[in-house]
Amino acid sequence: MTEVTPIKTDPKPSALIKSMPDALYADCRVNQPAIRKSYLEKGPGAATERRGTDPFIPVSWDKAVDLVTAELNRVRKNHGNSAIFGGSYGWSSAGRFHHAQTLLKRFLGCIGGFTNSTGSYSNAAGQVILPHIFGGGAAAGHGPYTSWDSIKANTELFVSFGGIGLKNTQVEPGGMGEHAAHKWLPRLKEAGIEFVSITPCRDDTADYLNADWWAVRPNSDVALMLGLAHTLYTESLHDEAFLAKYCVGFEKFITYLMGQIDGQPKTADWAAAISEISADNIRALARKMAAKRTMIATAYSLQRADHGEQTYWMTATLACMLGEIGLPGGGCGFGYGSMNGYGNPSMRLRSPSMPVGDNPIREFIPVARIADLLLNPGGTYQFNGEDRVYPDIHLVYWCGGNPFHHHQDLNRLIKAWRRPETIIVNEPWWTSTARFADIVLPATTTMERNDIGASSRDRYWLAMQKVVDPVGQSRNDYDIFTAFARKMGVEELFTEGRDEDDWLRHLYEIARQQAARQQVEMPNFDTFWKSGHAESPEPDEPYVFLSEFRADPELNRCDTPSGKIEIFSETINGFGYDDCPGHATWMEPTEWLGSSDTEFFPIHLISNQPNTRLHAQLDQGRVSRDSKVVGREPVRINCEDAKIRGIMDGDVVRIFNNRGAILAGAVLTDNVRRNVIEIATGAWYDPLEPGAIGTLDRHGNPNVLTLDKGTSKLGQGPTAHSTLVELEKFTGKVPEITVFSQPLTDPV
Ligand SMILES: Nc1nc2c(c(=O)[nH]1)N[C@H]1C(S)=C(S)[C@@H](COP(=O)(O)OP(=O)(O)OC[C@H]3O[C@@H](n4cnc5c(=O)[nH]c(N)nc54)[C@H](O)[C@@H]3O)O[C@H]1N2
Ligand SMILES: Nc1nc2c(c(=O)[nH]1)N[C@H]1C(S)=C(S)[C@@H](COP(=O)(O)OP(=O)(O)OC[C@H]3O[C@@H](n4cnc5c(=O)[nH]c(N)nc54)[C@H](O)[C@@H]3O)O[C@H]1N2
Ligand SMILES: [Mo]
Repeated sequence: MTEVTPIKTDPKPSALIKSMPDALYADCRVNQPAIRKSYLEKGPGAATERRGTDPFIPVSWDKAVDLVTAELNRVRKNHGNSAIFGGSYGWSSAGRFHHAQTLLKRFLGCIGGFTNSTGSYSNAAGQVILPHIFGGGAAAGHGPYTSWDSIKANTELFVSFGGIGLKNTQVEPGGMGEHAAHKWLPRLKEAGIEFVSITPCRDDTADYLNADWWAVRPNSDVALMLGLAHTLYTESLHDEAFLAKYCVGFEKFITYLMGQIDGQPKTADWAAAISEISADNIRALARKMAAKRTMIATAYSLQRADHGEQTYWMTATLACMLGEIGLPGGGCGFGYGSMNGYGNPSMRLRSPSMPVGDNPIREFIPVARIADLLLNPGGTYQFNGEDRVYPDIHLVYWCGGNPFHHHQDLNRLIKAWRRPETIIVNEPWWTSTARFADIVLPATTTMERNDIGASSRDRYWLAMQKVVDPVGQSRNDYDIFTAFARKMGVEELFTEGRDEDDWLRHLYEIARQQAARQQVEMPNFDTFWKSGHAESPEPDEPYVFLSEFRADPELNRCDTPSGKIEIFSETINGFGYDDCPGHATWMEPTEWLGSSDTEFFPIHLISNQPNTRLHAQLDQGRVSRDSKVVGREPVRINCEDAKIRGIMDGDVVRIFNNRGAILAGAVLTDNVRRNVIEIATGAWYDPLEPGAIGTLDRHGNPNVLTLDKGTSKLGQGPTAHSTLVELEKFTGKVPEITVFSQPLTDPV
């Protein structure tokens, strides 16, 4: 493979495809099954503090299969299946059959089950709070929300919290055929819609939309929204009829808004002091929102912060006060610009997808509580109304994810990671997670196998045809788990007698028949496979979030206890959580620019999604590597903040707090507000002393610095966007990047 070319109909193909040949043949491919030296010599639990530093010994596939199955059997027998953590979070690759996480869970289900995880790093707090507000089903975190065609034809004012990040619309889980946001956003501009982009980074919203940039203090959005609500209420601009007919609990919220509970009315002036947006602007925007058809769009990023639930709840509350929920182009939505597909008019077909099967074990954790789980076996915690206990994990199996990329506070994770006796990872590349494992099994990439790409938010099903033979000794995850299943006597249960080709045809046919029931005719498999894709038409009617509820709230009740939108939730109130009361509330995040910690750490760290990669994937590819500064991940620093620290464009800087320190390459800009730096996630963790706790990361992985704390007892989501740091010019000798080469191996 030398080059990847895009499908002709794509309005804006992603540049990331240029990195794919580099990744396929990268020096850091895992070529052969490999076992950590101490583990191979002394068995499970050996010298776990040497994870990340021990050399690896290459072994044969037969030996690897023997080791893994024997260890799974030992743990099952001695500790029960709940001692196996298979919650393995991660995106892996596009493709619905070879979906790594699904295959692992399906296999572990076949051998008696595993401790699972629930929710996503993307939208964990949102996924828990939204059903309390709007009910389950459509609103349970992933929409659909009002489509771009409805917005184009009706919206006058589009107020976005967190922007509509074009960088983020490059991707969609499962795969996509059309970067539709790039088709629709220019049309919204042409339609004359006015945009307000409330974010610490100006370029979160495309230049051509001419958005009014409100450089808000990170994590202060709830206060800003309360200021807007206060203006609406005191100037009688709220929609009383809507609130009475479609919502519950507005009166209770008002006692809070007006300060009858805590003595503090949430005025525009109060909000201005917290958000650093002028009170006049807040009042003016509230009036404009009341006068115009307004869409309030809140990005995922806002809830990936301490008390992240409140950002979604307050968005919904504000939209209820405006009374335009269920009207074309009005109301609110979550995740526009966070993924390509939000707003994309599509038929919402059920994609072909591999069934995960049953998990006989009921244990799970909220996904971002992985370090807590490993550190506190038997420990108690609360989650969405439940009192729960962390099970005792002896074996961790990760497949298709990279916790040393995605989890917060990596030094804490390293400590937690030393506790289980065995860690097994299937990976195409020597990622940090693979380097911290005991048993590493080389997996193929999408280029080395056949698959079907699809997402319900995109109009295309894609025939992902094999391009090259497996690199080195790598195998498909499906084949790896089939070998285990055979050895453990559950092959038929796992495979149902199907090979790759059988599964693709089978999964395709199920989805095709389902589409036919929605009156969408998709071609048969052979036609699809030959042409390379199948396309469903854009729907005739725009989609409007909650339009049916608005038309008939009795017949189409919200799936909430009251049947209405819950501005006050008796259920949540009944949980009695100090960090998530019964209505949207401003609570200070543990770390933010308004806290006293700014004395030592005066900079808010935004570690957002990378423009040049998919998370940590493709960091070894040319697009990402071309973006590096002195080989480090670029960190964008406001020119004034850089100046007072003597930092020049292109300098290597050291960014630090009490949790750790990283190096990064300075890029000076006025597009990031004062007292904020922005460094994308995904630079591969490259510690000075591999395996050690608290060592300098030479490359710029922001999760060395981020806070590992749940959003609240309700959602327990990750809080990466609530992190304070300081930075300085790095004056030492700049260490070389080592992470893209093979780890130390001891040949047998
Ligand atoms: N600080 C901070 N941290 C964050 C975030 C943030 O905003 N700030 N965002 C969070 C979010 S929203 C997310 S979704 C996570 C993403 O976190 P992850 O999804 O864990 O990140 P990826 O780098 O995509 O990891 C996927 C891994 O799967 C491997 N892989 C790919 N294809 C295959 C395959 O076919 N088989 C196998 N076995 N492996 C495969 C890849 O090589 C890669 O290492 O990060 C989270 N972390
Ligand atoms: N190219 C590319 N695209 C991706 C991904 C990728 O890895 N690469 N990952 C995908 C995934 S898994 C996900 S979940 C989505 C994530 O989608 P989002 O969560 O929406 O993305 P982020 O890039 O984390 O954040 C978007 C912007 O929010 C702003 N922001 C951060 N904190 C605050 C705050 O407190 N207040 C306000 N008002 N703004 C804030 C930041 O300036 C940031 O640039 O992106 C997806 N898209
Ligand atoms: Mo995500």
